[in-house]
Amino acid sequence: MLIRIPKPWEIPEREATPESAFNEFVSRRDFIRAGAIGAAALSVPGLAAAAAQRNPKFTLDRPLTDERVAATYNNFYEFNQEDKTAPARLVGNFKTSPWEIEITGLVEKKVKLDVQELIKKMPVEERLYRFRCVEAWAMAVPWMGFPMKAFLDHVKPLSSAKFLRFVSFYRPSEAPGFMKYHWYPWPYHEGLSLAEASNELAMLVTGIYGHDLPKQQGAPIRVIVPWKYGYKSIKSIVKIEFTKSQPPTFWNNVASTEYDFWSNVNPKVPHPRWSQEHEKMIGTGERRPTMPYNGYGEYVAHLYGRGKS
Ligand SMILES: Nc1nc2c(c(=O)[nH]1)N[C@H]1C(S)=C(S)[C@@H](COP(=O)(O)O)O[C@H]1N2
Ligand SMILES: [Mo]
Repeated sequence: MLIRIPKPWEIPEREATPESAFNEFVSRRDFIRAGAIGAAALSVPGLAAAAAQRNPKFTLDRPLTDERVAATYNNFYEFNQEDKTAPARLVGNFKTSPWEIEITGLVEKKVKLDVQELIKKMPVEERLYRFRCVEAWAMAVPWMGFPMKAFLDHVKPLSSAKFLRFVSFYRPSEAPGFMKYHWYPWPYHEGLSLAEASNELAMLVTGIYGHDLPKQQGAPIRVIVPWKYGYKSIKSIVKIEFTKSQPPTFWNNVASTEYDFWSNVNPKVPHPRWSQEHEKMIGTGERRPTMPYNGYGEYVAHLYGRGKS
């Protein structure tokens, strides 16, 4: 079989838009296949589940995405980039427990935090959020986790810290994508300004649908920033560094003309290769108009003045 490996200059999120695949995000066949791996793909209730109360402040304008669809339609290039149902099948060797996050840079507590210990200290809650990928698919899911602000109060950034740099795991023996797509600037890395990370909406997420995160959704801990395109919501974090200047980010490194640091959801700014005016819900295929800041403008619009979008 001939699999065409994309060249470095051919960008990431391009696969999402072949029209046929686009019309039926999760095909019948994929759905049935997903069912076969369901037991492994959806993890059992864990620590995160026990503590979480739904925060009633965050309500949705659309139905929740089917749990199994969310767990089997994934972007996680450390595992696979051609087939969104593949990460769920390829996470078998990925060890997500025990798991430490290194806290470093311009911060009082330069420590290694065990994720399960951290969760015990944090105000874990459930929030229903919209989620919008830059490829123009969307979902709506109940995340469990804690406000990033609570984490910041715990580790105490220095006054010189202005940005956070997040780094994902890099263990080629546990995930095939590192070798398969060796030209990417691994490990996956992302960033937020300290003001963004302090915003009420920003979360560190450890669970979904009342249980721990399935590995393919970024276990054991990931970022969720619902007003930004999905690639800002970095999965399976091993390091958080506090910095003075804006950190480089993975997709900006790969294609700086297509993916900028801020990457706020904006229907008026098309991707160079497709419109962002509409989105399609995975599972149902429902088409909806894209909302500025993914509908979260009242929380975050004030963060963006001149030069930031
Ligand atoms: N480490 C890592 N984080 C990542 C990605 C990735 O490839 N690697 N993909 C991003 C993209 S493009 C999206 S849309 C979301 C998908 O999250 P989901 O699989 O939970 O829907 O994860 C983001 N975080
Ligand atoms: Mo994405």
